[in-house]
Amino acid sequence: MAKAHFGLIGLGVMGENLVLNAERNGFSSVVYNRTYSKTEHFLNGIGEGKAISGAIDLKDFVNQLERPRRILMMVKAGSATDAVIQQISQYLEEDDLLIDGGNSLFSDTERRVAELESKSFGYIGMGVSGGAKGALEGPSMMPGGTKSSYTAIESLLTKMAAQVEDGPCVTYIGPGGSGHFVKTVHNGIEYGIEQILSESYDLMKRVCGMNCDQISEVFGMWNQTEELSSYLVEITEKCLQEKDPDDGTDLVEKIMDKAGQKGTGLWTVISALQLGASVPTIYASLNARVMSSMKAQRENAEIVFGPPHSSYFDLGSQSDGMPPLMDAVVLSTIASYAQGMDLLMLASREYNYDLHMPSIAQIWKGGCIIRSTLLTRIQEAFLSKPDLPNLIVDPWFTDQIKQRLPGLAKVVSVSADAGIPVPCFSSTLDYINSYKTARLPQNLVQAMRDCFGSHTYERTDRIGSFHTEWEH
Ligand code: NBP
Repeated sequence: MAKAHFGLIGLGVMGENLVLNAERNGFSSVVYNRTYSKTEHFLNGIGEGKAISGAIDLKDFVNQLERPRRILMMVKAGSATDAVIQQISQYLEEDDLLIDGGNSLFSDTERRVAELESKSFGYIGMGVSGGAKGALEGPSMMPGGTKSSYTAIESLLTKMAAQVEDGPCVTYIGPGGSGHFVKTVHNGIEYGIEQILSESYDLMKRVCGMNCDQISEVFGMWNQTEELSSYLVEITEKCLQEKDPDDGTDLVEKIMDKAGQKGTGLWTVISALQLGASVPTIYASLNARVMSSMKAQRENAEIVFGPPHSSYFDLGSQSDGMPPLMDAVVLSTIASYAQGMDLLMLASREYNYDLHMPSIAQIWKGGCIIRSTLLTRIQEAFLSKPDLPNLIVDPWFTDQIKQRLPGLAKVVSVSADAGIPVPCFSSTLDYINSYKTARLPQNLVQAMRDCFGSHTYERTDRIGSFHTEWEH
């Protein structure tokens, strides 16, 4: 029997769809899953009639693959990934290539690349974005590892990836754990945008008294604009239209207001703090999820403090797309991307990833959850100035900020008056206002630190390190 071109381990929702994608693109495949009944279910269901066979165990799996083997693991990050690597390693031979497509912590990938490559196996840590539909139809993929390992799977990945006008949504990211680092930051940006859109829904509902259908129409209008046309705005429009089949009321209003965070958002913020990147909009979105999970405490506190006073505030007319609110959404979305890109640039320098920012923007333009028309502007900004210190000083983005800052400020002020939390909007306002302020009040922080701890300070008018006896 002819050997298969491609092997897939882990028949979760992503694995199932990725192997169907590979097969559709001409790569006969073999699949292995820990629980064999799931393999049978797949082969007798959506995998039926395809050039996909099943393996009962890992020995059988590797025997069914042509050499050098190309194997994609789609299992949970952490110990599950280590367990699979450990189990399969005994069967691998020189030049075989393992690809981890899960959401692994980039430092775990660094370790695995070093370990596996020391045994003459190839190892790629690859971020995959697009959910189930993207995995099937064409995801955005972020592979990192040695260049030669990437070259060995380039033709497979370029066929499987989403395609946009300037190419497939996959490229070699860089060495070691760089692919997983880029995917982590992608998810951090995703956290930010999801929270931003949720804040705008909350304001339209509670400050403007709009119902889900009316709010959905605004998202529909925003999705027609260059600044906001994106997958996340598109699905927000759809989510708000969905009705509960039981009683025909808005389904969104029946969903528990608790959001989980599985790791990548947290890792984005931890990495930012470690590398000294300022990511307040992304951090605010993570914290909003943490706060949302404290449901019982929030319910109790609302009894103690009373509900926010309901007031009507004008956030622009619905038929005009609520201009100030759109300003807030556009600038906060820009801030999420700017902060994520800033973090990537710092990581690139610190970890020698040599990331190519225009290419990262390009592979996010299709297939992935944060795909948007703004990414074309981001790509152009980094192409025209490779050493751009921050997206918001690119002329197109600067112009957006100048035009839209009063709208964002109005939205934050209205929200404060109404007692409605808008953590991403207010963090963005502070981020932009801080970034464009030449002199911040940290001179006083430095004075206090020198006063109580003799930490010394620099002066604006003289070179050197200074100490003062402040308490006399
Ligand atoms: P799940 O993580 O839900 O399922 C993983 C599959 O791996 C299961 O079928 C499980 O088998 C199998 N598995 C094997 Br093989 N060995 C395992 C072990 N030692 N421990 C645990 N499970 C083992 O799948 P998923 O949602 O497709 O996600 C796969 C990876 O892709 C994750 O890292 C995820 O974070 C990442 N990811 C997910 C998405 C998404 O939208 N879901 C998007 C992008 C990336 P079993 O049948 O025996 O339990």
